[in-house]
Amino acid sequence: MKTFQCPYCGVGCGLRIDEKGKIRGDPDHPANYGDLCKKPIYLPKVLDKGRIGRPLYREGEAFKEISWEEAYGILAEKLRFLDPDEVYFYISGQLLTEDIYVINKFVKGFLKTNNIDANSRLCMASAVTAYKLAFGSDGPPCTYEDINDADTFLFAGSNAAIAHPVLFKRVLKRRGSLIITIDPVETETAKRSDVFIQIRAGTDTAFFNSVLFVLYKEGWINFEFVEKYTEGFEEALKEAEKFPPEVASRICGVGKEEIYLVAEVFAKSKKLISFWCQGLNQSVNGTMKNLALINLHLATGRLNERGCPFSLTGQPNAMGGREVGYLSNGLPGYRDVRNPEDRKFIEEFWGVKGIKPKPGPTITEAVDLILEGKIRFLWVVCTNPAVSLPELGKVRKALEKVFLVVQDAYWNDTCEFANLILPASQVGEKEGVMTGSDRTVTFCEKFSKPYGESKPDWLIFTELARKMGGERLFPYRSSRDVFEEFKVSTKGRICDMSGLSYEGLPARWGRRWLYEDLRFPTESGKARFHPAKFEMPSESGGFILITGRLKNQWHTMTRTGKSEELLKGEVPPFVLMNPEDAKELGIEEGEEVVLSRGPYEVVRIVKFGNVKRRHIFSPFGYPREFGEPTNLLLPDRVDPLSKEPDLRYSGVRVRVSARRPL
Ligand SMILES: Nc1nc2c(c(=O)[nH]1)N[C@H]1C(S)=C(S)[C@@H](COP(=O)(O)OP(=O)(O)OC[C@H]3O[C@@H](n4cnc5c(=O)[nH]c(N)nc54)[C@H](O)[C@@H]3O)O[C@H]1N2
Ligand SMILES: Nc1nc2c(c(=O)[nH]1)N[C@H]1C(S)=C(S)[C@@H](COP(=O)(O)OP(=O)(O)OC[C@H]3O[C@@H](n4cnc5c(=O)[nH]c(N)nc54)[C@H](O)[C@@H]3O)O[C@H]1N2
Ligand code: SF4
Ligand SMILES: [Mo]
Repeated sequence: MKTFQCPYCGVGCGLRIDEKGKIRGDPDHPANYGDLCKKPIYLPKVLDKGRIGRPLYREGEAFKEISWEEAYGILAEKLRFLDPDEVYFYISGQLLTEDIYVINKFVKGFLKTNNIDANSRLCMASAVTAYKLAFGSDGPPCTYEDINDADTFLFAGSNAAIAHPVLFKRVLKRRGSLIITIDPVETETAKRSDVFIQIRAGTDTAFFNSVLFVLYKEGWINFEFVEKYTEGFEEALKEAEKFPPEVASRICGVGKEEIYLVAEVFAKSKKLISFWCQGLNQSVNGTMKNLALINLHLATGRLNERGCPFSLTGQPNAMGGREVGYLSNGLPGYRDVRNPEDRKFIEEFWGVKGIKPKPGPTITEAVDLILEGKIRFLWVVCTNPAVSLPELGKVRKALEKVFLVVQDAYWNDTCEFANLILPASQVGEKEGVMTGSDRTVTFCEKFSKPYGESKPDWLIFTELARKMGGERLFPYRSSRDVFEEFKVSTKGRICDMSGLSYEGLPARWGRRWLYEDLRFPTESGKARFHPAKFEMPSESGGFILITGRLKNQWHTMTRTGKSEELLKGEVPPFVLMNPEDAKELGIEEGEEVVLSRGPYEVVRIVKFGNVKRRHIFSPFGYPREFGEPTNLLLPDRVDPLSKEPDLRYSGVRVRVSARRPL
């Protein structure tokens, strides 16, 4: 029997696989205590389906198999020939911490460019930005244990019942507790909640500001806490005063009583945890939505034993990526390239000079730079941008133009654009650690041999670096060597992992409550309120398209899509519509419709559901095999602070498909 962390969602469940290949929840793991959901059960069945077995290269149309030596030769030549700012790396929160550490060191410490970003830019960037602004540091302040004695749970822009199922089940076990969900769609989470607040997409900042206003008017602010442990309350309140309930209820399309209710539970419940995910993060107003919600926790002193603002991480190791600092501004140990001390520390630690002080472009900016001819080489690792990035029409042009390296376990849609493809080993075929949503680090044992000639991601970069003269910087012979080096870089930091070892995992870094003594790593030592400014993009087209996830599929379906059991009911691609809206257009359930934005069209089958009027919901992960992907219809507008794209507010037209039988 071997143990590992589930390679799907950020709950980070511990799993066991027995000699017969049967997967069960690990009863000893603190994230799930033996529980699990359906997705990982079929992992053994799909390990070998649709894999990439050898490096592939093409100069014209057809790929030919090449050796690793040849592949490294091509890469070394490209990287030597190009200026460091002409190359770009796009990586993922689904890699192991060891993989991410080596790639980040290769890019920032060896090539000396900050031209690297991760798919977390599309996922957690707003939450990270808001946590840092409010508390001075990233990282969720509490842990899953806090669920056990909380009496009120708020799910804002989170469909945890399908996206973080084991966590949601744990919440449901708290009988007698109150669950409130805020979402434009009556999701599975909403259906299982006590209160469902059907908000208009994009308007959460107005809603939370209004709650702050009510807290103040009703005398429900915890001034003792505010004065002792926070700063900036007055400014935040001033902004909130622009949103009395009668104003906010109109903006958000909710009842005034719903705003009062949320204020009342913030004031009166015993312990309140608010969970949020992409309904708040992926918005042009994403950081503000996060801050507006955190403001409520600060105003009522809802931290530690009284509650927590808990951002749910999506990917299994997005937290590990944050520890390593894999976005264009990060360095290991929650450090930042903009901070001279942080740079100096890491330069000494790595034994290098000249880490660049300026953050590199983000992934959506990099797409533009490719089209301008400034970036000429793109290396994509463990993510599928041809499906998951917004403004896909533009992305396709960029992928065609650039010299594209794809390093993936499975053949995916991005491979179609590649010049060079590198076969990667996946979880189960390599070993290393991942960190789940509540900071618990789990060791993943190897239980299967690598497919074909595939190699662990950290090893691919290590071998290439050595070919390029990096023997001293990349001496690793095993993932353990990498982990032992990485962990030292975190010593004395808030994410101190220096005491952890492979043998002692799972274990959580940080104290149970990150800010146990209510001293915060800000300049003043106090947590900070922020005036949460509310902005809405203007969109035309008649319908607001919001996007999200499928219950039994993982993103772009490269793995879960190979299992019949997990595909059942999830395809063909659908769009969820309010029956009243459909009636007005003469559309019936089960009919095919065309969704369009500008020149782009996407075909979907209509399902009826309780979606806010004039909104439609469609999952984003369908690969091209099922028709045009949803993200052709999404603009690449971003939040100005986090640079996270707004993937939940796109104006589209809906019309009945021409294929409709007369
Ligand atoms: N089954 C499954 N689970 C997954 C994944 C998967 O692919 N499949 N992916 C993982 C990853 S990486 C992530 S990031 C998480 C995502 O987890 P979630 O964010 O919980 O899931 P989503 O379905 O993307 O979106 C959640 C809800 O946001 C709502 N929403 C949209 N706009 C707004 C808004 O303006 N305000 C509010 N309040 N709500 C809004 C949508 O209607 C949707 O119901 O899931 C993780 N778990
Ligand atoms: N419209 C819209 N777009 C979205 C979102 C949305 O809600 N709406 N959500 C965004 C979010 S939150 C996320 S996280 C992204 C997810 O988007 P992606 O990251 O593009 O989706 P995945 O399908 O998870 O891609 C992971 C890839 O890694 C490969 N892989 C698996 N294991 C390994 C490994 O060990 N090594 C290597 N090298 N490869 C491996 C898989 O085969 C797959 O091709 O999508 C974003 N895009
Ligand atoms: S809840 Fe998430 S981590 Fe747990 S088994 Fe399901 S997908 Fe895996
Ligand atoms: Mo995500």
